[in-house]
Amino acid sequence: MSAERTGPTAPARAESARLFARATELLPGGVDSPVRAFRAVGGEPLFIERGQGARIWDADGNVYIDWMGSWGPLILGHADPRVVTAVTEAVAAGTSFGAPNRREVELAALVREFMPAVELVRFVSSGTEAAMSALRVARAATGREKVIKFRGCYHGHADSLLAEAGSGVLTLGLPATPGVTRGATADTLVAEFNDLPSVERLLAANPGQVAAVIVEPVVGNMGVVPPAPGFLEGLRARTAEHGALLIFDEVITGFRVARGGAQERYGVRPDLTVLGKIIGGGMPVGAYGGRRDLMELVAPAGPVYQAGTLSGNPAAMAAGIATLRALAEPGVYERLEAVAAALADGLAAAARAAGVPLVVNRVGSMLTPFFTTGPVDGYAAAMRADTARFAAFFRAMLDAGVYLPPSQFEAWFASTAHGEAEVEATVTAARRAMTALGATG
Ligand code: KE4
Repeated sequence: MSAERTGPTAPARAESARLFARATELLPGGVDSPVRAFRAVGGEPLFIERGQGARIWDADGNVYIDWMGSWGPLILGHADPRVVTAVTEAVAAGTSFGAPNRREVELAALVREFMPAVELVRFVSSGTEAAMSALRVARAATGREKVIKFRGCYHGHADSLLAEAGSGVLTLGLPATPGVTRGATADTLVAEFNDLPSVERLLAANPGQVAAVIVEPVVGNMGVVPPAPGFLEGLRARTAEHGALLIFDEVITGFRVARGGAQERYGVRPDLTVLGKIIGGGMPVGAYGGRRDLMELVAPAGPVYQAGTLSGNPAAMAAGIATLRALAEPGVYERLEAVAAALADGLAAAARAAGVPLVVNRVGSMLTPFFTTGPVDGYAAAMRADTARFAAFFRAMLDAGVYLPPSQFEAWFASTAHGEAEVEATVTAARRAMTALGATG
């Protein structure tokens, strides 16, 4: 079936339904990550069989234009031949050795070339591992125990970071997550994104106790919320004044909002950087790195222990190398920006024509349309979004052959495989969906 379906009728999804019924007998909620379960948008998740470029196909053979891109890693689109070839060659020589291999050195050199603040880097297998390890280094380096995070920001599911998290915790409306002890979050202080005084108050109230401030420099996990002018610079100055470290969680923004991530785009140099998603090109890779004096604390160079059986896995490294090499091509970010801007403008125009309140936040090739009146400049504003309206929009777009992140509080991602045709088909479907929404009031 074409991605540009004409009618709103839902396509056949019997095979996905059969697989989901079986999956719920074997996996909690039938999924391996909560936000995939479609709980916030209704209906049952689709089982995806394959992807190619800007499109994915479900188990019933239905095709969709994909603006989720596996939550961010697929900046080159699905099954990019450069990535497939690199991974195929790597696994043909063995899947894992549990020993150093040349590809770790090559990817680490590319990371440092793109992000000079990452003087030393350690690869792990997920963004969660990377974020929790960066906190450990910060606490070891400063001898302090408290950490400041921001309400609605998500840094993976390590206990201490699940206080007031975003992403799936926000999407599913989970309370402070059961199983996380009071002790685990006792040292986690929560500030408001884009509200520098809220950070200053916490620093002043905990003198000499804050090891680090960790922030998504462009938030992706309450939906896309850009930093207000001066906010990141303010975090840099205040943390330096208080002897606290600044950690940029660039799992989403790294290599996304610029070749060198948000730290390049905004010209703010963090002490430590957390990476994931694009760095692995769709394979399981996370990384943390930064100032040499800090990272030399990490075992075996120093006393801070962190380890991983599959860290630096050759196949995963190969995918990351192929991806970052492709991103080094001239003009890549200009093209990504142009496609995302055209999509954002098209969505806004569709909403205006239908009389549907919509605010589209965008930074580079990541964007979120919020079903609310603007501006959406922080957590409170994002929470005012009409999630029921988003859910109806999501379902209409899915039936029209457009696959979106199944949550109002996530980012849409353009890839180098998306072009005018994908934008036009998506905006046409959005116009139809918005008109239906407008009619329902
Ligand atoms: P992973 O452990 O999922 O690789 O990374 C955790 C993480 C850390 N930091 C940021 C800024 C992140 O966005 C994430 C993970 N992002 C979510 C969606 N926004 C992953 C999707 C999911 O949980 O299934």
